[in-house]
Amino acid sequence: MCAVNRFERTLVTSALPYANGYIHLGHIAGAYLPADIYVRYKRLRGEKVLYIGGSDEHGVPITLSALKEGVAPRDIVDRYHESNTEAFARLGISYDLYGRTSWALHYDTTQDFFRRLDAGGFIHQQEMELWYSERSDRFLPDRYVKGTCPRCGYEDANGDECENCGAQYTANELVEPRANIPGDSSKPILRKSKHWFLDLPAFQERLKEWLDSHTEWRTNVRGIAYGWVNELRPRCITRDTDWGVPIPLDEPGTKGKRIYVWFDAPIGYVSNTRQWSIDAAGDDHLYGDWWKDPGTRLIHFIGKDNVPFHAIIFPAMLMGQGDYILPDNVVGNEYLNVFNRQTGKAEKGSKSRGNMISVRWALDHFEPDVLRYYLCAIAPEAKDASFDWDDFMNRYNGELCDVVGNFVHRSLTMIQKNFEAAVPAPGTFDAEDETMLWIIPSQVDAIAEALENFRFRQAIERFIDLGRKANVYFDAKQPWVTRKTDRERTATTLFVCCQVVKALCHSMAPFLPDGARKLAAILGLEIPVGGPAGGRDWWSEASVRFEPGWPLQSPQVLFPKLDPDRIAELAELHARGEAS
Ligand code: B3M
Ligand code: ZN
Repeated sequence: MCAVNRFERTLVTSALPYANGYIHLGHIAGAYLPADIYVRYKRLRGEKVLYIGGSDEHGVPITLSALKEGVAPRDIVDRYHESNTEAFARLGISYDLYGRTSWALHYDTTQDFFRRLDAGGFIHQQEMELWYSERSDRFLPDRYVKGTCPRCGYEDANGDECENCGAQYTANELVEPRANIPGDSSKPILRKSKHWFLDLPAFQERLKEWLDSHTEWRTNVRGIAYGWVNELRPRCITRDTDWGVPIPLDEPGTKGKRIYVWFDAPIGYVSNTRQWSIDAAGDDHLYGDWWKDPGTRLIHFIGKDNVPFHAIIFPAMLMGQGDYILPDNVVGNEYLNVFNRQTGKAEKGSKSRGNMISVRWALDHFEPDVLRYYLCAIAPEAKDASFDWDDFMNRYNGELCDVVGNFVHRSLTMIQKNFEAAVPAPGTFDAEDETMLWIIPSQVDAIAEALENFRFRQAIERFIDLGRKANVYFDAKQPWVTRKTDRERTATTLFVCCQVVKALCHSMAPFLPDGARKLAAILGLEIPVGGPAGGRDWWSEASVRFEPGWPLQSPQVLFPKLDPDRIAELAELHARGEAS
């Protein structure tokens, strides 16, 4: 059996995607599907779990999109917030609340953080020299300025980091700077501006101690976090922009400035939990249990580019704010690339290449379970993975359909035809029956063990493996032969098969909620797929046996196969950039 969770409740978050584009499969594989599988599993165990997410509605990505389209930032965030909310829901990403960082409650919570950190002496003011466009009469924060990388000479480097060599630098180090605004690529000048800084070095010792106490985190996450913790510098947490949370200080110099998006975005986890509490209880008293009680286990699911913010900067903010718990784990995934058939190579998903597959496009062509299966099977946990159309079809057809779907179908069809659609009464078990009956709980435990340790890829492999072992058993027992000669043997075999089908039904629920729902209906089980289990441990009931005589409904195909011609057509559309 798995280790017992020493916490009373689990608060799970997924990174808040910027509301300036349609979420794509790379996002899902990184931060959303693993979190969803985890919370569905926890709910099934009857544990208290809350899953919070939302749109990140501030920052340069949004204001730049608005400028490009000639609309207001509000139009951009409304459009993508609505679309992404719907895409997540269709895919079965089961948030308890999917909020917005443009909510007044979020402004309030962010300003409270700022004030508390300021009162604690962790925020100070400093004058800086920043790039300023005289043509547009404005400062050029972050991606509003481009130029040549001071380290590698790449000519299209961003204001503060280079995509080519990964270097981070201050904007005034940029060589040959130019404004990066639609209609303005003028040469900027340096101009003075006052900004506010978070004193990260003040948290160094506590951060180190805390990181040292989490040896169980993934190596990639720990590596990045330790890289940062030894190099902490005060970090600018305001920007010259009019889109964002206002600086809550009654001081000169705050005009035309807002709190930096990376300060307010993670606070979205807190404010969205407050909103959830208000929706659930009429006021925000419940959120305190989730954020202030050390009995809560806080887990962040993110892509690896977000590690420094979740493993260093936000924890420092939480330490300085003082009221809140710290994350117990930061589950950071590598990237999901896209396999390019023309070049035969995997490439990074990028807007400009148009090679990304949006969730809304994918869901127009595939059932959620199909996508969920593949994205979990290739999850980029320890290294990058890539989406490849042939691999997608082969793995779904060859594993989920041929192994699990097929086993369930042939077992239930035989029972339907030969045993009046009810679980047959077994005779005496032989060694093979005993072994198969023993495999069920041990395999279900193995899946749970992988899930508890955030190894989602291994978990789904173990789930398929249960199906594989069951097929080997079925083939060895040959019920289609014995049915003509030995009714009792056949009944025993199919009794055992029923127990496997039941375990498959329970254990597929976190990964494949639609399949689990369909199968539960056939089996007459009321598994709360996705919903709260009210304290009952439905997961461990996977191994509680069906009684003989239990009625079963007519089987139906749980996982219809993908058609190669159709896949070829869709791959072609994708290659033409029509999937984003
Ligand atoms: N919006 C960056 C991203 O989408 C950012 C995450 C915020 S999580 C608090 O990768
Ligand atoms: Zn560079």
